[in-house]
Parts: sequence; C-alpha cells; structure tokens
Amino acid sequence: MKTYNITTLNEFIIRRQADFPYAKGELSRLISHIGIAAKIVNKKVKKAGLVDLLGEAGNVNVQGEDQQKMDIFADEVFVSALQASGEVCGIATEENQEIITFDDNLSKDAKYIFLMDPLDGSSNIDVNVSIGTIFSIFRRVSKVGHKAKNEDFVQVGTQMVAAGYVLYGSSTMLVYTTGKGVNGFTLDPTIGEFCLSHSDMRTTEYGSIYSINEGNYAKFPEGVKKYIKYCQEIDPEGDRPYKSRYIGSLVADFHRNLLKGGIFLYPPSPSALEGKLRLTYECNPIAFIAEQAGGKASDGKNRILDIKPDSPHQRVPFYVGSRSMVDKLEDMISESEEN
Ligand code: P6P
Repeated sequence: MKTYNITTLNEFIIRRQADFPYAKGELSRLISHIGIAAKIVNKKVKKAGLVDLLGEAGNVNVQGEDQQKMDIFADEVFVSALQASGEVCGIATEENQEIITFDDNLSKDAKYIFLMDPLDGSSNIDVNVSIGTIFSIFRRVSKVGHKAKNEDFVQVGTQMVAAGYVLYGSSTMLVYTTGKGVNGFTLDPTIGEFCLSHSDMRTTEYGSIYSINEGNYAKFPEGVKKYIKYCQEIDPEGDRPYKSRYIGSLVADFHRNLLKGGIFLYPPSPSALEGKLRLTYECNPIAFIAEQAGGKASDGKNRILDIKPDSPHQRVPFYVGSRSMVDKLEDMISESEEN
C-alpha cells in the first residue's frame, strides 16, 4: 500500500517543541499563527491580478516608498493574526513609522515581540514576480503585563529567538529557524497545509551565483566594484565567471542562493550611505537563516547579527550567502579601504 509521509507545519512545530524543554507552547502557537496569516496573504497574492488589490494605495510608507495595496493588506493580516495568537505584545513593521503595541491583557502578558516586512518586493506585484514576507521574533525586554516599549525593538540580532520568510513564488514556501537549523515548508493548496519539503536546509561553502543590481555599479564602493569584476573574470580553473542572477526581490534572490549557493549584495551608495535594506526586519532574519544554514551575513565589515540597531527602521549595507564568497568580498572591501 502506498504511504504518504506528510509532515504538516503544526505537526513539525509540536514535534520540535521537545527541543525546548521549558517551552510552554507559546512560540509554537505564534509560529502556527504566522502560517495562518501566510495562507491568507497567499490567497490574495495568487489572484492579485483578478481583484482590486493591484497597484498603489496612494500612501507612502515610513521608507518614503509608494505603498502598494497588497502591502497594506498583508500588514493588516499579519497584525491581526499575531494579536489573535495572544503571544505577541508588540510589532514593528515596515508599513508603520511607530511600533504597534497591543493593549489587551492577553497580549500585554505575552513574552514575544515581532518585526516584519509584511510584503517585501511589493513593486514586483504588478508584474507577477515573486515577493515575500520576512520576520524576526525576540523575547521582550520590557516588563511583562505592560505595553511593549521601543527598547524591545532595537535588540542585537544574536538575541533573536526565531526568524523566517514566506516566499510567494511558483509555489508558496515558509522557511524558518528557531536556532536549531532551517526547515522549509511548501503550501499544498489541495489540503491548505504547509508541508515539510526542505528538511535541515544547508547552503554551500562555495557558490557560483552573484546577485546585485549592477545598474548602480558606478555608485558602488571600490571593494564591491573589484568583487564584481572578480566574479566576471575567466578563471583558468573554471569556476568563474559566476552566474549573475537578480530578481529584485530579496526573499526570492536569497532563497535561490540558499538552495544553490551564491551571494546577494546590496551595497551603500552616495545617495544611500547605509544601503537600502532594513537591519531589524530584513537583514537580521535573513542573516539568522543564512548562518543557521552554514552561510554568512555581513555589512562588509561586521557580522549582521552583532550590529546593535539604533532604530527599528535602520538601514545597513547587506552581503549574505555562501561563507567563502562573503569572506572574499570582505577581503576586497578591506584591501580597497587600506589603499
Ligand atoms: P533595487 C524590494 O523593493 C527590495 O526592498 C528588496 O526586496 C530587493 O532586494 C531590493 O529592494 C531591490 O532594490 O534598488 O535593486 O530595486
């Protein structure tokens, strides 16, 4: 008889809860609610072309970026699901300048805080290119029983309890870590469940893909320019030139490089001295996943997870992927700064 070895997200969460002997199920419940929100957002994303959720909402978010209607929808869905979980006392989101603090007693007693980019890459929605949700989870540092405070949302990345992303692509995947490896779940729309499809994900020490918006080449720091030329050189041993792959959607670019090996680069430029990507809800979660899968994440000099945020919306230069590739880039940046 044919047997089906399906592990749903909830079964996996319960099974892994044993990894945390003192856990009382709060993080498990929180991650389960993330799965619910992801399924609701997925339904709308997958038919965005058919419902009036395409295009711009006419507002501008904290980053000065035109808010897409889907951004706002995704933000509202995740905020509602996280409040319903009763496990989160506050949220920092790309879509709001101020942190969102929950005032109900259940949430004020919660021990976790949540940071997210609810729909990253939203400018790709109208052209049907993959987009993603990115999130990180910390224990609160403010007093339980009270509303969350700003200090909860500027903790150094090494304090992260969990991090993950949802990739709304040709299939929809939830990839997350709680610090004991990385696991990927693919949504089976026929049963409406995220099912374990990528167990204990590992990236390669060496890769042959580099991902960067080369249209900004003239603005890049010298070390980054040198690294791009290094990627493009013909190496007698045959491992270069590397392949250039850039989707312009962080989650999609990172996910491909995680699976195949590679490096993603978002350097600073004279008009964006700290780069474009946000430390707390884009770079930190991706960095945590990268490290848990054997990779590396840096701002060109410092480990991303060691950077103490000044604000929830702080930007940093971001280089992430196969360890040897990030090492090589850091060496080239350092050599260029010494000369
Ligand atoms: P650029 C999408 O807007 C995003 O925030 C990331 O998903 C993506 O990696 C980056 O910006 C793309 O930026 O400047 O290359 O268009």
